[in-house]
Amino acid sequence: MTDILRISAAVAEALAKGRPVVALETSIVGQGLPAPHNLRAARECEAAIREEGATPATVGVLDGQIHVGLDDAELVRIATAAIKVSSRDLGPAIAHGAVGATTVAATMRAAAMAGIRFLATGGIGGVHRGHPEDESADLVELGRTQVAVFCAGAKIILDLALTLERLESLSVPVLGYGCDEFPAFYTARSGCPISARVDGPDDTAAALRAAWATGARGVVVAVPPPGELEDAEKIVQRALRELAGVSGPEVTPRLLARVAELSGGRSLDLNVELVVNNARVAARVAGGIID
Ligand code: PSU
Ligand code: MN
Repeated sequence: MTDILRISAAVAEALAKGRPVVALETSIVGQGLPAPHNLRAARECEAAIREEGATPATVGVLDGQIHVGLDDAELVRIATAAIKVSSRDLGPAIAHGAVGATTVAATMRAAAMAGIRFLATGGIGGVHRGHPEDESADLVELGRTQVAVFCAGAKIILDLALTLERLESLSVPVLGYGCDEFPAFYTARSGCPISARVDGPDDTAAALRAAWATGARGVVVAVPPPGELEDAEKIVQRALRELAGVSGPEVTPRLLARVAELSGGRSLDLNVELVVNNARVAARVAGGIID
Protein backbone atom coordinates (compact mmCIF):
# COMPACT_ATOMS: atom_id res chain seq x y z
CA MET A 1 0.00 0.00 0.00
CA THR A 2 2.88 2.36 0.75
CA ASP A 3 3.64 2.61 -2.96
CA ILE A 4 0.36 4.37 -3.69
CA LEU A 5 0.00 6.24 -0.40
CA ARG A 6 2.51 9.00 0.36
CA ILE A 7 2.13 10.49 3.80
CA SER A 8 4.16 13.68 4.34
CA ALA A 9 6.81 13.71 7.06
CA ALA A 10 4.85 16.21 9.19
CA VAL A 11 1.63 14.18 9.01
CA ALA A 12 3.44 10.89 9.63
CA GLU A 13 5.14 12.34 12.70
CA ALA A 14 1.87 13.73 14.11
CA LEU A 15 0.12 10.38 13.58
CA ALA A 16 2.99 8.43 15.14
CA LYS A 17 2.90 10.69 18.22
CA GLY A 18 -0.90 10.48 18.53
CA ARG A 19 -1.33 14.18 17.82
CA PRO A 20 -4.51 15.58 16.17
CA VAL A 21 -4.55 15.63 12.36
CA VAL A 22 -7.23 17.14 10.10
CA ALA A 23 -7.54 16.11 6.44
CA LEU A 24 -8.50 18.75 3.84
CA GLU A 25 -10.09 18.04 0.47
CA THR A 26 -8.80 19.75 -2.68
CA SER A 27 -11.78 19.65 -5.06
CA ILE A 28 -12.54 23.09 -3.67
CA VAL A 29 -9.03 24.15 -4.83
CA GLY A 30 -9.17 22.43 -8.22
CA GLN A 31 -12.79 23.07 -9.16
CA GLY A 32 -14.91 24.62 -6.41
CA LEU A 33 -13.42 28.10 -6.04
CA PRO A 34 -11.90 30.40 -8.69
CA ALA A 35 -8.38 31.84 -8.28
CA PRO A 36 -7.18 33.47 -6.12
CA HIS A 37 -9.83 32.38 -3.60
CA ASN A 38 -8.96 28.69 -4.05
CA LEU A 39 -5.35 28.88 -2.85
CA ARG A 40 -6.23 31.44 -0.20
CA ALA A 41 -8.82 29.04 1.23
CA ALA A 42 -6.39 26.09 1.21
CA ARG A 43 -3.56 28.05 2.84
CA GLU A 44 -5.78 29.70 5.45
CA CYS A 45 -7.33 26.32 6.37
CA GLU A 46 -3.87 24.89 6.99
CA ALA A 47 -2.88 27.94 9.06
CA ALA A 48 -6.09 27.74 11.14
CA ILE A 49 -5.51 24.04 11.87
CA ARG A 50 -1.92 24.75 12.96
CA GLU A 51 -3.07 27.65 15.14
CA GLU A 52 -5.30 25.19 17.00
CA GLY A 53 -2.33 22.89 17.62
CA ALA A 54 -3.24 20.25 15.03
CA THR A 55 -1.53 19.17 11.81
CA PRO A 56 -3.19 19.76 8.41
CA ALA A 57 -3.17 16.89 5.91
CA THR A 58 -4.22 18.27 2.54
CA VAL A 59 -5.01 15.43 0.13
CA GLY A 60 -4.46 15.15 -3.61
CA VAL A 61 -3.34 12.74 -6.33
CA LEU A 62 0.10 13.45 -7.83
CA ASP A 63 2.63 11.39 -9.77
CA GLY A 64 0.81 8.09 -9.30
CA GLN A 65 0.29 8.42 -5.56
CA ILE A 66 -2.32 9.68 -3.12
CA HIS A 67 -0.56 12.41 -1.17
CA VAL A 68 -1.69 12.96 2.41
CA GLY A 69 -0.05 16.26 3.35
CA LEU A 70 0.94 18.57 0.49
CA ASP A 71 3.63 21.24 0.42
CA ASP A 72 2.84 24.60 -1.18
CA ALA A 73 4.32 23.74 -4.59
CA GLU A 74 2.19 20.58 -4.71
CA LEU A 75 -0.88 22.58 -3.72
CA VAL A 76 -0.19 25.02 -6.56
CA ARG A 77 0.02 22.09 -9.03
CA ILE A 78 -3.44 21.01 -7.92
CA ALA A 79 -4.80 24.56 -8.16
CA THR A 80 -3.37 24.97 -11.66
CA ALA A 81 -4.56 21.85 -13.45
CA ALA A 82 -6.34 19.03 -11.72
CA ILE A 83 -9.11 16.67 -12.65
CA LYS A 84 -11.88 16.10 -10.12
CA VAL A 85 -11.31 12.80 -8.34
CA SER A 86 -14.13 11.18 -6.39
CA SER A 87 -13.77 7.82 -4.64
CA ARG A 88 -14.31 5.71 -7.76
CA ASP A 89 -11.77 7.76 -9.69
CA LEU A 90 -8.88 7.18 -7.27
CA GLY A 91 -7.63 3.95 -8.86
CA PRO A 92 -7.54 5.16 -12.47
CA ALA A 93 -6.15 8.58 -11.46
CA ILE A 94 -3.28 6.91 -9.59
CA ALA A 95 -2.61 4.39 -12.37
CA HIS A 96 -2.57 7.11 -15.03
CA GLY A 97 -0.39 9.58 -13.14
CA ALA A 98 -3.13 12.23 -13.15
CA VAL A 99 -3.06 15.44 -11.16
CA GLY A 100 -6.19 14.94 -9.08
CA ALA A 101 -8.20 17.17 -6.76
CA THR A 102 -10.05 14.97 -4.30
CA THR A 103 -13.72 15.34 -3.33
CA VAL A 104 -14.97 14.67 0.18
CA ALA A 105 -15.59 11.01 -0.74
CA ALA A 106 -12.08 10.45 -2.12
CA THR A 107 -10.51 12.44 0.74
CA MET A 108 -12.38 10.27 3.28
CA ARG A 109 -10.88 7.17 1.66
CA ALA A 110 -7.38 8.65 1.76
CA ALA A 111 -7.85 9.76 5.38
CA ALA A 112 -9.02 6.29 6.40
CA MET A 113 -6.03 4.69 4.63
CA ALA A 114 -3.70 7.01 6.59
CA GLY A 115 -5.52 6.60 9.93
CA ILE A 116 -7.03 10.12 10.07
CA ARG A 117 -10.54 10.55 11.50
CA PHE A 118 -11.24 14.25 10.85
CA LEU A 119 -11.88 16.07 7.59
CA ALA A 120 -12.88 19.67 6.86
CA THR A 121 -14.62 21.01 3.76
CA GLY A 122 -17.04 23.78 2.76
CA GLY A 123 -20.09 21.73 1.89
CA ILE A 124 -20.62 18.04 1.23
CA GLY A 125 -22.11 16.73 -2.00
CA GLY A 126 -25.66 15.41 -1.94
CA VAL A 127 -28.87 15.03 -3.92
CA HIS A 128 -29.43 17.54 -6.73
CA ARG A 129 -32.46 19.81 -6.93
CA GLY A 130 -34.87 18.49 -9.54
CA HIS A 131 -32.50 15.60 -10.38
CA PRO A 132 -32.61 13.18 -7.45
CA GLU A 133 -30.89 10.53 -9.59
CA ASP A 134 -27.79 12.74 -9.43
CA GLU A 135 -26.50 11.92 -5.98
CA SER A 136 -22.93 12.55 -4.82
CA ALA A 137 -20.75 9.58 -3.87
CA ASP A 138 -19.99 11.62 -0.72
CA LEU A 139 -23.20 10.23 0.82
CA VAL A 140 -22.42 6.55 0.26
CA GLU A 141 -18.85 7.13 1.43
CA LEU A 142 -20.19 8.70 4.63
CA GLY A 143 -22.19 5.52 5.11
CA ARG A 144 -19.11 3.35 5.07
CA THR A 145 -15.94 5.19 6.04
CA GLN A 146 -15.20 6.14 9.64
CA VAL A 147 -14.36 9.82 9.30
CA ALA A 148 -16.04 12.94 10.75
CA VAL A 149 -16.71 15.55 8.07
CA PHE A 150 -16.93 19.18 9.24
CA CYS A 151 -18.97 21.32 6.82
CA ALA A 152 -21.38 24.26 6.63
CA GLY A 153 -24.05 21.99 5.18
CA ALA A 154 -24.12 20.83 1.58
CA LYS A 155 -23.33 22.53 -1.71
CA ILE A 156 -25.78 25.38 -2.18
CA ILE A 157 -27.21 23.95 -5.41
CA LEU A 158 -28.51 20.78 -3.72
CA ASP A 159 -31.82 19.62 -2.32
CA LEU A 160 -31.11 19.74 1.41
CA ALA A 161 -34.22 17.84 2.52
CA LEU A 162 -33.52 14.91 0.15
CA THR A 163 -29.82 14.94 1.07
CA LEU A 164 -30.70 14.64 4.76
CA GLU A 165 -33.20 11.82 4.03
CA ARG A 166 -30.42 9.85 2.32
CA LEU A 167 -28.04 10.46 5.23
CA GLU A 168 -30.72 9.13 7.58
CA SER A 169 -31.15 5.98 5.45
CA LEU A 170 -27.39 5.51 5.44
CA SER A 171 -27.42 5.83 9.24
CA VAL A 172 -25.05 8.80 9.20
CA PRO A 173 -25.34 11.02 12.30
CA VAL A 174 -25.77 14.70 11.38
CA LEU A 175 -24.58 16.72 14.36
CA GLY A 176 -25.51 20.40 14.58
CA TYR A 177 -22.51 22.25 16.04
CA GLY A 178 -24.24 24.70 18.37
CA CYS A 179 -27.32 24.70 16.14
CA ASP A 180 -30.68 22.95 15.77
CA GLU A 181 -31.00 23.30 12.01
CA PHE A 182 -28.84 22.03 9.16
CA PRO A 183 -26.96 25.12 7.89
CA ALA A 184 -27.58 26.14 4.29
CA PHE A 185 -23.97 27.03 3.41
CA TYR A 186 -24.33 30.81 2.97
CA THR A 187 -26.78 31.06 5.84
CA ALA A 188 -27.21 29.36 9.21
CA ARG A 189 -30.85 28.39 8.78
CA SER A 190 -32.49 25.96 6.38
CA GLY A 191 -35.53 24.79 8.30
CA CYS A 192 -34.19 21.21 7.98
CA PRO A 193 -33.50 19.28 11.20
CA ILE A 194 -30.18 17.76 12.25
CA SER A 195 -30.15 14.39 14.07
CA ALA A 196 -28.54 15.67 17.29
CA ARG A 197 -27.18 18.95 18.61
CA VAL A 198 -23.68 19.20 20.09
CA ASP A 199 -22.25 22.20 21.94
CA GLY A 200 -18.56 22.91 21.82
CA PRO A 201 -15.50 20.73 21.08
CA ASP A 202 -15.74 18.47 24.17
CA ASP A 203 -19.40 17.60 23.64
CA THR A 204 -18.70 16.95 19.94
CA ALA A 205 -15.69 14.78 20.74
CA ALA A 206 -17.77 12.79 23.25
CA ALA A 207 -20.58 12.28 20.71
CA LEU A 208 -18.12 11.16 18.03
CA ARG A 209 -16.33 8.78 20.37
CA ALA A 210 -19.62 7.18 21.44
CA ALA A 211 -20.97 7.05 17.88
CA TRP A 212 -17.85 5.27 16.69
CA ALA A 213 -17.85 2.92 19.70
CA THR A 214 -21.37 1.87 18.69
CA GLY A 215 -20.44 1.16 15.07
CA ALA A 216 -21.14 4.48 13.31
CA ARG A 217 -19.06 5.09 10.18
CA GLY A 218 -19.04 8.59 8.69
CA VAL A 219 -20.42 11.47 10.77
CA VAL A 220 -21.43 14.91 9.48
CA VAL A 221 -20.62 17.78 11.84
CA ALA A 222 -22.62 20.74 10.52
CA VAL A 223 -21.11 24.09 11.53
CA PRO A 224 -23.09 27.30 10.90
CA PRO A 225 -21.19 29.70 8.58
CA PRO A 226 -19.39 32.57 10.40
CA GLY A 227 -21.37 35.14 8.37
CA GLU A 228 -24.52 35.43 6.28
CA LEU A 229 -25.02 36.08 2.59
CA GLU A 230 -28.01 38.37 2.34
CA ASP A 231 -30.81 37.00 0.16
CA ALA A 232 -28.82 33.79 -0.40
CA GLU A 233 -31.78 31.64 -1.43
CA LYS A 234 -33.20 34.36 -3.68
CA ILE A 235 -29.86 34.75 -5.44
CA VAL A 236 -29.45 30.98 -5.89
CA GLN A 237 -33.02 30.65 -7.22
CA ARG A 238 -32.39 33.46 -9.71
CA ALA A 239 -29.10 31.92 -10.89
CA LEU A 240 -30.80 28.50 -11.23
CA ARG A 241 -33.58 30.05 -13.34
CA GLU A 242 -31.14 31.89 -15.59
CA LEU A 243 -29.08 28.74 -16.17
CA ALA A 244 -32.02 26.39 -16.64
CA GLY A 245 -30.78 25.41 -20.12
CA VAL A 246 -27.27 24.46 -19.00
CA SER A 247 -26.54 20.82 -18.15
CA GLY A 248 -23.69 18.48 -17.21
CA PRO A 249 -20.49 19.40 -15.41
CA GLU A 250 -20.88 23.02 -16.60
CA VAL A 251 -23.79 23.64 -14.23
CA THR A 252 -22.01 24.02 -10.89
CA PRO A 253 -19.17 26.35 -11.94
CA ARG A 254 -21.54 28.53 -14.02
CA LEU A 255 -24.03 28.70 -11.20
CA LEU A 256 -21.47 29.57 -8.56
CA ALA A 257 -19.95 32.21 -10.85
CA ARG A 258 -23.39 33.79 -11.30
CA VAL A 259 -24.05 33.69 -7.55
CA ALA A 260 -20.70 35.45 -7.07
CA GLU A 261 -21.71 38.17 -9.58
CA LEU A 262 -25.16 38.64 -8.09
CA SER A 263 -23.71 38.95 -4.57
CA GLY A 264 -20.99 41.38 -5.63
CA GLY A 265 -18.26 38.86 -4.81
CA ARG A 266 -19.44 38.38 -1.23
CA SER A 267 -20.32 34.69 -1.82
CA LEU A 268 -16.67 33.90 -2.59
CA ASP A 269 -15.33 35.64 0.51
CA LEU A 270 -17.93 33.94 2.68
CA ASN A 271 -17.09 30.60 1.05
CA VAL A 272 -13.43 31.03 2.06
CA GLU A 273 -14.40 32.19 5.57
CA LEU A 274 -16.68 29.24 6.20
CA VAL A 275 -14.21 26.59 5.02
CA VAL A 276 -11.54 28.10 7.28
CA ASN A 277 -14.01 28.17 10.17
CA ASN A 278 -14.84 24.49 9.60
CA ALA A 279 -11.13 23.61 9.56
CA ARG A 280 -10.66 25.45 12.87
CA VAL A 281 -13.59 23.67 14.53
CA ALA A 282 -12.39 20.28 13.20
CA ALA A 283 -8.93 20.91 14.68
CA ARG A 284 -10.41 21.85 18.08
CA VAL A 285 -12.55 18.71 18.17
CA ALA A 286 -9.67 16.52 16.96
CA GLY A 287 -7.55 17.92 19.78
CA GLY A 288 -10.21 16.94 22.29
CA ILE A 289 -10.64 13.39 21.09
CA ILE A 290 -6.99 12.33 21.12
CA ASP A 291 -6.26 11.01 24.58
N1 PSU B 1 -19.18 22.21 -2.04
C1 PSU B 1 -18.92 23.38 -2.65
N2 PSU B 1 -18.01 23.37 -3.68
C2 PSU B 1 -17.40 22.21 -4.08
C3 PSU B 1 -17.68 20.99 -3.41
C4 PSU B 1 -18.59 21.05 -2.41
O1 PSU B 1 -19.47 24.41 -2.31
O2 PSU B 1 -16.59 22.25 -5.01
C5 PSU B 1 -17.01 19.71 -3.86
C6 PSU B 1 -16.61 18.84 -2.66
O3 PSU B 1 -15.31 18.36 -2.89
C7 PSU B 1 -17.61 17.70 -2.71
C8 PSU B 1 -17.81 17.57 -4.20
O4 PSU B 1 -17.11 16.52 -2.13
O5 PSU B 1 -17.91 18.91 -4.64
C9 PSU B 1 -19.02 16.75 -4.55
O6 PSU B 1 -19.05 16.56 -5.93
P1 PSU B 1 -20.07 15.51 -6.60
O7 PSU B 1 -21.45 16.08 -6.38
O8 PSU B 1 -19.69 15.47 -8.04
O9 PSU B 1 -19.88 14.22 -5.89
MN1 MN C 1 -23.10 14.52 -9.17
